[in-house]
Amino acid sequence: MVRIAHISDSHLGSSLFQLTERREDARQCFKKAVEMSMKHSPDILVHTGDLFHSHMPQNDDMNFVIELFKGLKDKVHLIVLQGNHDQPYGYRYSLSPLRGLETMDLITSTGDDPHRKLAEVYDGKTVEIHLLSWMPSPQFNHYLNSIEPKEKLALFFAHHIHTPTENLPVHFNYYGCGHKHNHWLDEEYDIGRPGSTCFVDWSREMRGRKKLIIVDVDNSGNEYTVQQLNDVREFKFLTGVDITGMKPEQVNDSLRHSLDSLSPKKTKPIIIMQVNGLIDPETERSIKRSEILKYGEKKLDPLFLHIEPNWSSVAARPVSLSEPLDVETSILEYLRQTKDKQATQIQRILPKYFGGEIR
Ligand SMILES: [Mn+2]
Repeated sequence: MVRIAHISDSHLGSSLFQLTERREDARQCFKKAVEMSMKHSPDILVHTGDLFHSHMPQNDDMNFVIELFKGLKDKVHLIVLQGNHDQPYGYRYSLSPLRGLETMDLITSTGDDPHRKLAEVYDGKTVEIHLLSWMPSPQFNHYLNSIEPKEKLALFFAHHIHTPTENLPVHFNYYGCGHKHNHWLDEEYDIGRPGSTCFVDWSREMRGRKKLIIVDVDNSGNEYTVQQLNDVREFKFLTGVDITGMKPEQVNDSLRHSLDSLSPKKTKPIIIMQVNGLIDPETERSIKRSEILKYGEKKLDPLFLHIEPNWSSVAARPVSLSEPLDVETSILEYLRQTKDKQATQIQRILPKYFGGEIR
């Protein structure tokens, strides 16, 4: 039996909303994922790419990784793939920051190439392992369809597998991938994606989960254990806030009221309130965004409060006048449809100009 701990997409150096604190959060999330993995005593710890958010990581992030990986030496076989974020545009593998980590013998990766094949003995059995860094999809499909492992136990790790599960060749005991940041595991087809170790892009990740995947691979089949992997920062997503058809004051009250549903925390959470609905331009103009932010910040003391304006503003409708045109009727129709503030006043004096009496 070979035990694999599978994590992915740590994006060290990313900082949500450009918050400096999130750089440290990303490092701590990654460390937490590694520590949780090691508690399962895996033979292989595989990170399926995007370890760094940029192919030119900051020293702080690089040193953090080196320190952490030094502590894993001789304890686990550490595999890290090059993701699209770990290399400069143009699939230039030799320019990835992972190359230095390989030179230091801290990780196994794909070197200057997109693909690498390994054969390692675990528990007395040879395990054939194929590593595929980020590459163009035709090249990926070529590898996927041409590799035929010789060993009974074979593993396939790629940064991204875009092939539909039902089209995967049945040669491999486990297909591990990353790239997308939400957890997904198909035990029928033996393909797994842990999700990112921290929140990188909240709008894509808010409805998903991040999990550590532990797979015990043997000839008799795989056994899976998954473990929830929460971000070290608390996130509060306020969804379902709908302001359709509300008047200006109702909107402001409703947004404040939504914030009231949260309780203050010591942990300085990130609060994201997504506001949906259909409103008229006048209402939109009178939303007191900065006052609502101040209210929420005072009440909840978050690290960051974000109001996502996900509403639509209905543009003014064209005015339609009934035919045949008649000056008096047309003026009245125009006033009514544009909700003119002086409508009543004008309506009162209008008959005077058309031979009638003032009402
Ligand atoms: Mn990624």
